[in-house]
Parts: sequence; structure tokens; C-alpha cells
Amino acid sequence: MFCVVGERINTSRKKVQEAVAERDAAYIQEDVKKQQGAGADFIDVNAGARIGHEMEDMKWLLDVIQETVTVPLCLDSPDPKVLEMAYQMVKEKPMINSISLEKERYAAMAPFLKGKECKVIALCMDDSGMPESARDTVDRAEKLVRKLEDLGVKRDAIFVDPLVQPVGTDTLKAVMVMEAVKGIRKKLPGVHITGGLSNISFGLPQRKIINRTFVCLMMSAGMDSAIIDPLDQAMMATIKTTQMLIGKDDFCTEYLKAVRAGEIQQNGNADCYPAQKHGTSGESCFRLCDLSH
Ligand code: THG
Repeated sequence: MFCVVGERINTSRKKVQEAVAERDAAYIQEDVKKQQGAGADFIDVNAGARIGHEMEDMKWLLDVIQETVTVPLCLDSPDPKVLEMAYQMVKEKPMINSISLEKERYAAMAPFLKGKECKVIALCMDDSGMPESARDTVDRAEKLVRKLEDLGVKRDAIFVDPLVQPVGTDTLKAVMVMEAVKGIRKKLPGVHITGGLSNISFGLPQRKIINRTFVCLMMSAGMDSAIIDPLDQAMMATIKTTQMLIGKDDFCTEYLKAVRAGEIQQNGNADCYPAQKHGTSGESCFRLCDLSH
């Protein structure tokens, strides 16, 4: 089954940052209810953007979220102390986001992961930075999985993140990460592959089209999880449809279920089309479309 990690509770998003600063619990609770309803398997929680407040912001968010939803959480922080605190607070077994090959981070995270049963995202990042080739990414993934298995983490609990880089800065970046996913799938059977997808479109216009198309390609390469906005219905529809097309939806059951629930509509899920055709809604979209005339 494809694993959707809902990305919306992140203080790098302006509205979330404001809600956290003002301790507006209702805003956060409304959001996570919607993410759970839309089919998020995990909800990512990242409180990193208000420098100096991460610990208290994370605590507050975890309390507020767990009052409302039961979906397990993906604890997103580079700080092992924040992760340890958060781990103690969660009611459901979480996903830890993340560990990497960076020496300091790895050394601090290793004792934390020992003996715990949670899922963990393993970033293909080391002290030299982002991977520079598909081969480099796969080598890093192999190293990470070997080290995590030595700590006692089960392969099925490891979610490798090959790190998506913008195609706008180097047109081969998408091909590179797809080749990396294929390599990881081949060399490390049984591991999960995830990642934030929206980086691919950074700096380019009409980003959602790029992100949706990219998710198909990545799933076809072997990605089986993604950190995305589950309220983006077109993205969710694309993921379900792709699962079917790559042979992972027996009897097309999940696809048909989503169609019956009104979640997959061939025109209704696109952002621009209905507003342009009927001119009834979507003001910003309308303006963009007008520019081309
Ligand atoms: N890998 C892992 N974890 C991650 C990432 C990753 N966590 C954070 C990030 N990347 C994924 N999460 C988000 C959350 C929100 C947004 C994008 C990625 C987002 N971005 C808006 C945009 O791009 O246009 C701008 C923010 C806003 O709305 O103000 O919403 O790669 N393991």
C-alpha cells in the first residue's frame, strides 16, 4: 500500500506559523481533521521555523493534534532532543523524520533508535551535502540501511529518502532521482522509499502539474510513499490511479472505491479547467489564464 505522509503542519507555511505563534488550536485541529479525512497515513509535524521555539512549539502541536485525531504522526526535526521529547508524547507508534549519514546527527540519533519500534526516514544526506549522482544516492542508501539494521531497525520500518532536488536548476535532476529510486528498489528489496516531492518544481510556474506528473514517474521507478498535501485532490487521485496502473490495486478495487466516493473525477480534480471554462471561481487561476491571451 502507498503511504501518504501529510505535510501541512509545518511552521514554514505562513498560516501554520501564525496559528502556532497565536496558539490557535482550532486552526490546527481543523487542518489535521481534514488531512485524516483525506486519507493521510501519517501526519508530518514540523515546528522548526520559529527559531528558538521548536521544543515548546512541537509540544503544543502534539497536544493539540492528539486531542483531535488518531492518525500516527511523523515527527519532523533535525534535533534529536526534540525527537526524543516528541517520541515520549505520542500515543501511536510514530515515524521519525529523520536520520542521515551526517556524522553528528547520526551519532546523536543512533542511541535513540536502538530498541525502539518506530518507523524511520533515512535521508541520503552526508557531511558533504546532497547526493550528486544516482550511484552516489544508492551507495548512501545502502550504507544507511546497513547501519540501521545493525542497530536492530527492521528493513520494513526504514523509509529511504533519496532527496529530491529542483529540476529548474539542473534539468537532469529528475532523471537522477528516478534512477536512484530504481537502484534502491533493486539493491535493497523490502525497504520503503519516500520523500518530499514539491522540491522538484521549485522556481518553476504551474508547480502542481509538475509535482503530479513527477509522482507517477517516481512511483513507476519504485517509490511507495510520499510527503505531500493530502488535501490536493488531484494529487491524491493521481496517486490512486498510478497504483492501479503499476499493478498494485487488485481488481482495481481502491480506484473504483475512490471514484464512487467522488474522489476521482476526470475534470473536477484539475485546478484550472473548471474556472477557465465557466468563469465562476478561482480568481488567481483566472488571471494566470488571461495572461496568455
Ligand atoms: N524529506 C523529508 N522531510 C521533509 C521534506 C523532505 N519535510 C519537510 C519538507 N521536505 C516536506 N514538507 C513540506 C511542507 C510544506 C510545503 C512543502 C513541503 C509547502 N510549500 C509551499 C510551496 O512549496 O509552495 C510554500 C509554503 C506555504 O504554503 O507558505 O506547503 O523532502 N524527509
